[in-house]
Amino acid sequence: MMIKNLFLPIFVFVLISGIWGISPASADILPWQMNFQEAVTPAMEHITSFHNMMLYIISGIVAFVTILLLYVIIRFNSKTNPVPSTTTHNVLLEVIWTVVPVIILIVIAVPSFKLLFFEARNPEPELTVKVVGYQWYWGYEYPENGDITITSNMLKDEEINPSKGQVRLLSVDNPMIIPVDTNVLFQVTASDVIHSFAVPQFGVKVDAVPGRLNSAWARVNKIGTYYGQCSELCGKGHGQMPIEIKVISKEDFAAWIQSQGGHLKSPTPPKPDVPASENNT
Ligand SMILES: [Cu+2]
Repeated sequence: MMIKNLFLPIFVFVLISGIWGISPASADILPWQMNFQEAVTPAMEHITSFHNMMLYIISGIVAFVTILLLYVIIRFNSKTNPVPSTTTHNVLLEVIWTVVPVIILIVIAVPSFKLLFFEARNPEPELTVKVVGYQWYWGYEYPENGDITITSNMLKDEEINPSKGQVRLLSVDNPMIIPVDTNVLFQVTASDVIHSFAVPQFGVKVDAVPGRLNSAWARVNKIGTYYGQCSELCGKGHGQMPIEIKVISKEDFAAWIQSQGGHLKSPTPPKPDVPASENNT
């Protein structure tokens, strides 16, 4: 009985919070959470604002079509309008209902393409992490930092320690470690079947394909722990190969790299002064 009484208020709350974009400020995954998780990269911030703009447009279209339908149902049913009009053409109306949708599509297309190019641009990387999908775990390699290699396996239920902030089905034994406010280039591939490297708060989702090197980038602006999951059905352990990324300060990252026996990336050597003509050979 209680649940039945609560259903309507909860339903209305969910509807309203969805429309007005009420979302928790914390990056934690919460019960009844609405909307995307908090964006921590420029790409995800753009995705979130594009999504919000789309929500306004589609809400407007749905409301407009619903009002039109209701008007037709009430005003032109066989009782209120027994003798139907025989009109078949209206040039002005036809021009309007062709041109207006075209304008709406252009309004959507322009920011959509901008966003696509923004996500694909891979700005000057300061750190490169090679991400390799295996059945069923992830491998992270730091080729420019002394070939540090991490194997990242999901923690079993009995290994989870909530006091350490570990989360069932998402925490791993060895998370990927990256520094905050740094352009990170992910080079993504797989060793057996197709996997997909996806981290919602970074706005990153890229297929890990054997024999192919795909790429994605992130510049995380907030220290914290972020989670993702393999997003391409890859076999029996597909649901047990989560992605955990710890974003730490640059100083902590330098210390971590050293503790792993690696070194920080040497600054890019200056380009040799070769005249353009000799480059063409
Ligand atoms: Cu997978």
